[in-house]
Amino acid sequence: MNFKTAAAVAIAAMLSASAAFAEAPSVKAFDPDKDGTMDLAEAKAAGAKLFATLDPDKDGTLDAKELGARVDAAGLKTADPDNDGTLDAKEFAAMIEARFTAANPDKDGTIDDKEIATKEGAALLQLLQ
Ligand SMILES: [Ca+2]
Ligand SMILES: [Ca+2]
Ligand SMILES: [Ca+2]
Repeated sequence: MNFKTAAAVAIAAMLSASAAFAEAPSVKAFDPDKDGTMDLAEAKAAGAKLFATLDPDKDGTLDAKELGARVDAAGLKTADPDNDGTLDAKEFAAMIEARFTAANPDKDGTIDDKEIATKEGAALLQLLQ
């Protein structure tokens, strides 16, 4: 590969990366009943599925390492009332519910694409991905 080809490949990679980044946030991935919104049951179902994926040692808790970038230190502290440094399924579900509520200012029980595009929506999305 000569320099010109390498540069073209790099630019193409950058373009496709920025295209993916520019894609508007959507609840699509968390809307199995396809009504265009994510309700709390859908959010919690996604959370439960994720919990199982993130907990390969199946000890029933997620530590900071397993949570990764989804939860920062302050977030973990808030979501961990028993202060054992890990989140169990109940604490994880409560955190999802708290972020869901924060991202749903119109209190209609669902998160739509407009709500998921807010700062609070991003926090919920970050947790579920
Ligand atoms: Ca739905
Ligand atoms: Ca805990
Ligand atoms: Ca709403």
